[in-house]
Amino acid sequence: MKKAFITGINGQDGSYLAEYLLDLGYEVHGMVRRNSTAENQSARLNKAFRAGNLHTHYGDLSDQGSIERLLSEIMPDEIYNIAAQSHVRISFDVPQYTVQTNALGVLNILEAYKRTCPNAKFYQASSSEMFGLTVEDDGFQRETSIMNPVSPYGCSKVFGYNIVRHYRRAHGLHAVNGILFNHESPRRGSNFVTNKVVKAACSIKLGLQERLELGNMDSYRDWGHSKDYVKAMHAIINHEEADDFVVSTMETHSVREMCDIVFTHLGLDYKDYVAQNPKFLRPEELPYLKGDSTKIRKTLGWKPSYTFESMLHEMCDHWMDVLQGKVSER
Ligand code: NAP
Ligand code: G4F
Repeated sequence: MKKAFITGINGQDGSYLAEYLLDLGYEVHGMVRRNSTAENQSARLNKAFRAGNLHTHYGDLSDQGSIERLLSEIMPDEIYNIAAQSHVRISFDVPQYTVQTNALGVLNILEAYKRTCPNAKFYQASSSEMFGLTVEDDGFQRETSIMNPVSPYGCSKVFGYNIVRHYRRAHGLHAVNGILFNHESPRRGSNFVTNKVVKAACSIKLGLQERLELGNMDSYRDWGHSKDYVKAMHAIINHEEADDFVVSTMETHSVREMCDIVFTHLGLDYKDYVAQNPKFLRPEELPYLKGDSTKIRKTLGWKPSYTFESMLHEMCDHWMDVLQGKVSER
């Protein structure tokens, strides 16, 4: 039985990854942070706990000793470093904390990994935000595109990406990056734009809310589903050659188009309800993302199963159920 160690297991991706690995027969160990509301520490893990063979441990990416202790006790076969301060706009408010977690935190876990279990495989959650303003002539970003980040978050992720590649070359470690474009789900934090729009549109439909305020509605993102993307993480880490892969749908949509699909699905016109509030604009915006995932599709046979519409419809159905008290939020 293989053992996996997941940081950020209580996040959107960490929780779906845990369920996927448990289904594959793994023993799964996850690092959680202490929260003053104890229920929040494992809020997204109820389904994974029901699947059994899930073990959670306290730790923090900023505390190298805690990671080293856990890795030496567990001796995992696969390490997934999914934890991060993952909100781009908030990274402008807390840039130093973001860098401590997303950049130095990667160095902390790499050092612990090199010292305690160098024969394990290591996956780093890298991001399309690293590409920033770069768009190739054909309208895509891909593995070879220059990184030109436009946020403290993007800068921190470039460090994480590069230090993983350096440890791979310098120390012969099986350490890899997945460069994932935006991915969403019913478990997405509700201050990211898709879930913010879906939750508000459902509230408006049910008469619980009147208006929705957004920031830049003319930025474009390549949005996939987290459940599809955690399968890519497992395929990337298990490729025989340690390498880095872009994961994307190869489609792009504006925030405005996304609003249109969500409100129309609920029988509403978004133009009647959505307004811009400058408070949600960013000091520097990343205007356009579209990922070329040809490499992972050809090399590892991965492809997404959700369409943009089917993902948004699933999120709408989920929030309608939550707001009518039929299911819990997670
Ligand atoms: P998420 O829902 O925000 O989950 C992040 C997790 O990291 C949470 O469980 C959080 O703990 C944990 N965490 C934060 N700071 C930590 C620290 N200092 N020590 C230990 N754990 C910490 O994010 P996600 O959407 O699942 O994204 C997963 C990873 O992929 C992140 O690294 C993100 O930057 C990256 N990524 C995401 C996307 C996307 O579109 N979702 C795209 C590209 C890359 P709590 O549960 O206690 O808050
Ligand atoms: O949903 P978002 O906050 O996601 P963003 O900034 O693209 O970051 C996500 O994807 C990255 C991968 O590219 C990840 F690495 C990162 O961890 C995170 O998961 O914003 C998407 C777009 C932006 O252009 C933003 O300006 O939506 C625009 N937007 C417009 N109004 C808004 C809002 N974003 C948020 N969060 N809230 C708004 O009211």
